[in-house]
Amino acid sequence: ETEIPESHPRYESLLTRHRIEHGVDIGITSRQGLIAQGRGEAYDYLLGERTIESADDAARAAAAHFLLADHPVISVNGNVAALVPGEVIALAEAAGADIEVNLFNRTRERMETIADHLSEHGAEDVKGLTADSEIPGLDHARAKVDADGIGSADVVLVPLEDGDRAQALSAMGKVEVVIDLNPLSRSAQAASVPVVDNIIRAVPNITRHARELQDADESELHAIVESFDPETALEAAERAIRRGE
Ligand code: PTJ
Repeated sequence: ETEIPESHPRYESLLTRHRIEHGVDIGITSRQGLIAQGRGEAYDYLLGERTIESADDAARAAAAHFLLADHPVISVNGNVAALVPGEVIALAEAAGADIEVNLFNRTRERMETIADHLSEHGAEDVKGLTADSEIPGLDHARAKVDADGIGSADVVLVPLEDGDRAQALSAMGKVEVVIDLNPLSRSAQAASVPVVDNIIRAVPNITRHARELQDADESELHAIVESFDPETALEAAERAIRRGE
């Protein structure tokens, strides 16, 4: 593996690529995951590879939703597992959330490899392998979830989700937090809280907000949730991309 000098102007971006490549090599990331990452990078470049203000507001609203939830769940796919395994576990701890492996291209082998990978990073209980429930409106393989995980969650974080499943989950009435660099994607459009930011920055940022809000009372959390408007956030992200604002 080539060493990337930290002084390289695109150091972060190159490091991220290596993580995804490695994810493919060890069998956790799908080959389509490479394409998805490339698409994400293009948007990140246009956003200036930074967390824009509206994405930070969204991250705070996401944290407030998590803290108010009865049963929050973080959905993990092959890209998420390769890019931010430890960060997802830290968020689950800060937000009191479950972790569930949920794949677009589901194979038993990749499900198990990802669950093992998360356990190696310190996750205690990884859901997703039981698959005893379904999201209505999707074909069988893509609908599978755990009844005591996403099946019964009231708040779900779905990073880098495909549009169909994002829409089907929000149709179930769940509060859906989506992390997606493309503000025009159907997932971002379907979300109660679209976080238009790189997952590399977004997950630690939601964790930071959750820790800050740990002792906040419910009325403050409700106020944060209610003052967040998804349409406004998506418009702000689009402006940032088009005009660099
Ligand atoms: O591991 P699996 O089988 O569950 O498959 C996962 C992928 C991501 C391959 C699958 O869900 C897929 O094909 O997704 P899409 O339809 O390519 O959508 C991925 C979305 O995530 C796109 O809108 C990208 O812009 C966005 N994206 C990609 N990389 C990042 C990102 N958003 C935030 N951070 C990233 N690093």
